[in-house]
Amino acid sequence: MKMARSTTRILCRKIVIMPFITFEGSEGCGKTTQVKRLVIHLEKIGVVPEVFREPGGTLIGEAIRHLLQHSEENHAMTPEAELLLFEASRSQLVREKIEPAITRGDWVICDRFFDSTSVYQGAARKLDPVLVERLNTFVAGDCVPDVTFVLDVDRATARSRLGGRKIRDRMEEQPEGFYERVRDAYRELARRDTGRVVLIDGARHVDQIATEIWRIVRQRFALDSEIRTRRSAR
Ligand code: T5A
Repeated sequence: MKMARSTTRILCRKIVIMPFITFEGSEGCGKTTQVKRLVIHLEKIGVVPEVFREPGGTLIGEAIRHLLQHSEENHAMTPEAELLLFEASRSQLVREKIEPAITRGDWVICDRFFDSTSVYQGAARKLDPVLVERLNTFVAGDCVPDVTFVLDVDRATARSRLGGRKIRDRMEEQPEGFYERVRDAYRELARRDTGRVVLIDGARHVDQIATEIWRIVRQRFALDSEIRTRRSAR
């Protein structure tokens, strides 16, 4: 199990943890929606986080994203090539964006991170899980999320949410068993790493989920006292 990384800096003579938060789950679970909701909550208290997505987030990463998801050539891609491309995109993102943001003392939110590789390439594609973990560690180094929200939804719910999309990516075209392996692996991850990974019932209303996530973020990063201090200073 990886140790959580937390950078700290001194703000107003108080030690404040600058969190690294990731969102995970199967396609259509509502991650991106919840990332946006969390950003809104944070901005209301004066925190402007750096937000990234995987694969992507850099020029090289976005080119890799296109290759992985929508290029004509990708139907012939081997699982091994796929694994290395996801790791290549992450390597670029970590060094070009995430590490500098953490060093500056910014909050960082990432829509997918190394858990996606453990789950999709390790558990669902059945590549050697030990090798996948070693590559994750090689690429992410000390950039381990402080908290990871896994949004859990069943396949029918996810499908109905993605139903309107005209362009489906390669993963969304996988057979039924693939979706179940992904979902099971995320649930297993949440059972194994209770300190970092929080399983969220993603089938509820957007507002309910956003409220729960905001409550957990406030608690984990002691934001309530920060909010009270700011209110009383107004
Ligand atoms: N991948 C990625 C790997 O295999 N290995 C890796 O290492 C990495 C990093 C990325 C793909 O790459 C794979 C996993 C993925 O297959 P992507 O295009 O980035 O693909 O897509 P996803 O990350 O899967 O994200 P999606 O956009 O498909 O889904 P989200 O972000 O889970 O869902 P969201 O928020 O966009 O919502 C989808 C729809 O549902 C609605 C939204 O309004 C939207 O219309 N919605 C809700 N509706 C009702 N109730 C709710 N609670 C709702 N929440 C959202």
